[in-house]
Amino acid sequence: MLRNDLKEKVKNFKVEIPSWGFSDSGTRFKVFHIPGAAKNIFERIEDAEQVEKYTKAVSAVAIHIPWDKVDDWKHLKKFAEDKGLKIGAVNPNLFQDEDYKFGSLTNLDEKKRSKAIDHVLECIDIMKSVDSKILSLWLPDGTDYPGQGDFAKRQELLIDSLKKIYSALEKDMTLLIEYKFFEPAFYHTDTADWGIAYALSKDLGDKAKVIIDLGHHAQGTNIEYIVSILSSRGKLGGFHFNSRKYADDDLTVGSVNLYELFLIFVELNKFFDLSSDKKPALVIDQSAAMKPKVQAMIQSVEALQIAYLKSLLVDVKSLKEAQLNNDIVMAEEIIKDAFLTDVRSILKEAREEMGLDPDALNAFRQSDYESIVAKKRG
Ligand code: PSV
Ligand code: MN
Repeated sequence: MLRNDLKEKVKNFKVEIPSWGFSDSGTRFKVFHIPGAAKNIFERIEDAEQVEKYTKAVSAVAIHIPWDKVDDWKHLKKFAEDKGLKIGAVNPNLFQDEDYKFGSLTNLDEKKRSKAIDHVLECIDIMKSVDSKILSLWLPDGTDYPGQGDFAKRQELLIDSLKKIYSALEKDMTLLIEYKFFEPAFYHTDTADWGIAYALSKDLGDKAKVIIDLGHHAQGTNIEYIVSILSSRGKLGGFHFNSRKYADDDLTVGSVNLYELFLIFVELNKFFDLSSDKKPALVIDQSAAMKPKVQAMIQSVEALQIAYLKSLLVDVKSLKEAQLNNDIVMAEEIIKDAFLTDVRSILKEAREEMGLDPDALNAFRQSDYESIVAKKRG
């Protein structure tokens, strides 16, 4: 692809950033305070505006309910729009209410199950108010010990609950089902992997798809292969991008697994034009507990832009030829050649052409935003 075409592609490549990525977070051992970390959705949107200001790569801000709950959704929508931002995916929270101790959408207690369903329905109402088209559902339900639950019964309850949720979706809304193999449950999880999420989305219908979180697989799982399988079956709905070394570490994108990230984009390009609107939801889901939040988000956006640019460099024609000839060595060299190409100057030029500082991270670091919010927010 020519340099100018690459620049156009990356200029039109947009990702969604998570409101929750701007607030204090941590592990089960400790939540450390980052000076100036956002404390409510308005401050989170102010931070998101900074990421957009320096990258022009933000399509929307994903929200999490009730963390981001406000009284006046229209006001929030306007607040975001005034900053050039949209509200993106709405994420229900089925993991922090006492009533969900033994399950939410799979709880044996009808009342508690209904409460969970109602919460998700409330999220669909919020989507209508903020004009969001994506309901992004992660289900923590599972069990800790053999014998604790009946797998099949729980699946039955889950499908039943999901059907109620699905029927409340409007025509142009999508339900994304997120899987994760363990945590908080340690013995079994009701939506443990892409196979279960795929089956559920098939049972529900066209408006249901699967979302892949890069931290939600066992070590060694070939995620790019999952990307291909789901895409070819029309069921890849989106991503939660982050990075990990061990489990669901929620580190900044590309920090540990750059080659994997690149290979995921190579697969995506076979099915989608990621510089267009017709693509899976590309959302960052990180917590970056130890890093200054806005800087961490700019790093992640940039990692995605770089992985995307590199993936566009794969010589598809030669690769096909090598595959036809069973020339494994050449096939691999073609892939590696793209990965090892330094594309940073292309991104810099693209930024300059968009009227931005070519070095987004440094430009933000030179600004006084962090010290201002540290004083203002306490
Ligand atoms: C669960 O680990 C998850 O990936 C889900 O997407 C949640 O919504 C998010 O993390 C909460 O941070
Ligand atoms: Mn996630």
